[in-house]
Formats: sequence, structure tokens, C-alpha cells
Amino acid sequence: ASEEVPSTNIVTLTSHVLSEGLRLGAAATGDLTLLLTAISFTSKFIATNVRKARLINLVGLAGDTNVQGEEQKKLDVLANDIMINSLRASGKTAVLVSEELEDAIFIEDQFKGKYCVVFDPLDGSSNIDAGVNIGTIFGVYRVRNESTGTVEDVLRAGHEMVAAGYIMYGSSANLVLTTGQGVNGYTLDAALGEYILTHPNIQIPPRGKIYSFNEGNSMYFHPPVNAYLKSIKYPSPPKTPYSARYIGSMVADVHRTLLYGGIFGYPNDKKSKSGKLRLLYEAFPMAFLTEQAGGIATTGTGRILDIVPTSIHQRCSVFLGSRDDVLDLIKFYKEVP
Ligand code: AHM
Ligand code: MG
Repeated sequence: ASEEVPSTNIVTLTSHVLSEGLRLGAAATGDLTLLLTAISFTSKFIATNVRKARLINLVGLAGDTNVQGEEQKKLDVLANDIMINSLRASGKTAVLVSEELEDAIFIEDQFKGKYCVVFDPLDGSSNIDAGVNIGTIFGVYRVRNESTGTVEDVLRAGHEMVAAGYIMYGSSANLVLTTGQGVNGYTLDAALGEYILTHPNIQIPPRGKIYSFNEGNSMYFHPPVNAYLKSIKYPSPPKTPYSARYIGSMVADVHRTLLYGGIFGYPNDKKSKSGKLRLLYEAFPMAFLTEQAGGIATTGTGRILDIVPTSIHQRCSVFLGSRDDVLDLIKFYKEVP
């Protein structure tokens, strides 16, 4: 009987980002690597606490529903605090924008570096109590030449980001990252405490068989969206209908879309006039990852990464996924009044 021999050919997040940087001559200073190390450390902290909270909520280790409610709120705040502390301490950041905080944070000179990080520390947190996957989303800009770090450094088009990614807290923690050279996925090995490269060079299939929308909003959707959804649910033979998958946790819905293909959408509609998702730290990072994986990310009428934000918490209509599926949707926007 053969015994399972552990692989000794393991690539960790840090070594991978470093070697990619060296290969491209880009991250010669290692600053971006150190910044990403701070983010990955933070995500390990959050992953541990999400797991604890799940145990409390699902198995009921402690307290009544009231206590559980408080526990959940604490987790949002905790994730935000650890993220900010660790990014500040990294010495590599100048401006931070968090979904949890109304104003941007400007790092004091003593700790100041040349990167700006925009993030949603715990997205989909309404899902925590049910044990459903949640995640952290982040995007990174480099401060503009001569800038000491102002809000203008993050009010820039998404295509100016130098890195973006998310960490999904599920049965394992998965970190998916782009530094503009394709997309790689890493899985946290809890025993080693390291993210291991498990999904090198993720490519979205050019067409999928899954659509992912909150169809409960159909009565508010604009005509092109409803016409598109009808076309994939009632296709003319020999085509067959698409499957519906909607978790309601952007990280999980986008993660599945990157791996299996198909289309994810959260459009603006008659009720949410500008959409629901946030441009800077939800739409931009996911759009960057999608394009780097060979897919398309659009508002329906234009490329998401070309939008220039005017305020840090602004919202945006989002459709992203497999090239052919998103092109089909764009066609409906062009043809349906
Ligand atoms: P949040 O930042 O308040 O958690 O909201 C963002 C989440 C996304 O993860 C998800 O795609 C969307 O909201 C789901 O919204 P809805 O419940 O309206 O379908
Ligand atoms: Mg969010």
C-alpha cells in the first residue's frame, strides 16, 4: 500500500508574488509584496474570527439571539479595525478607503508609504448567521507622482489600479489576486498558515451556463435586463435554458463565475437608481479580476474600469463574467429601448 507523500513543490503567495515581480522587474522594491502580505495576514485573522462566529451562531455555543446579533456586528467592526491597523503598520500605505467608514483615512507621515488601498472588509455580512460564504474585497492604487496622499489618489479610473483581489471565507479561505498579469488563486493551508498557489492563471470560460441575478428585483429592472433574462430562460431550440445560482454574497457569486463562467449582474434599476454595489471597492476590483481572467465587466453601456469616480462611496451598475454572455447582454442594451 502506498502512503500519501506530501508535496515538497509548494508555491506560497509571498514567494509567488515576489517571483512574478522579479520576473517583470516591476516590484523591485518589494513594497507591493509587503503590502499584500499585510492584506493576507489580515485575512487570516478575519478567517479565524469568522469561523469562531459561525461556531457560535450555528452551533449555539453562547447566548441568545440578541448576543448573536451583537456578535455579528462586532465581526464587521473587527474586520475593519484589523485591516486598517495592519495596513497602517505595513508602512506602505498613504490613503485608505473602507466601506465601513464615511471618510477616507490619511496615514500620518511616520507610517506613510506609496500605495492607497480601497476595501470592503467583510462583504455580504448579512449572510454570516447562516454560515454562507462572505469575503473581503480590495483594490490598490499607487499614489500619483508628487502626491502626498489625498482623496484624488483614489478618485481614479479602475484601470489605474495596480492590484486587486478578494478573500473568500468558506470551508477554506481562498485568496484570488491580480497584479495586472493574469489572475491567480491561493488556498489557505490552516496548518502551515500560508496561502498556497492552487489555481494558477484562472481563465473564465468564454461562455457559461449560469446566470446570477437577484431576480426578486425583476419588477424594477430596466427593459434590456428583463429581455436578456427572458432570452436565457426561454431560448429558441436547440439552445437550452441557463441555470440560476445566486448566493447574495458578491465574493462567492463572482468566485463561481470566474471558475465556471456565466454572468453575474447587479444592475441599476427603477428603485436603486445607481445600482447597489460600490464602485471603488466592489465593482472595480471584481471588474479588474474579470478582465484579467479574459472576461468582460460592464455597466450595460460602458466599461466599468473606465469610470472615473467622483466620490469614494458611489455606486455602480454591474454585469460581469464570460465574454460571450456579457456581449449578449450588451446587445440587449443596444437594441431594447
Ligand atoms: P453589503 O456590502 O451591505 O454586504 O452588500 C453587498 C452585497 C453583495 O455581496 C451582494 O452581491 C449584494 O449585496 C446582494 O444584494 P441583495 O441582497 O440585494 O441581492
Ligand atoms: Mg459590501
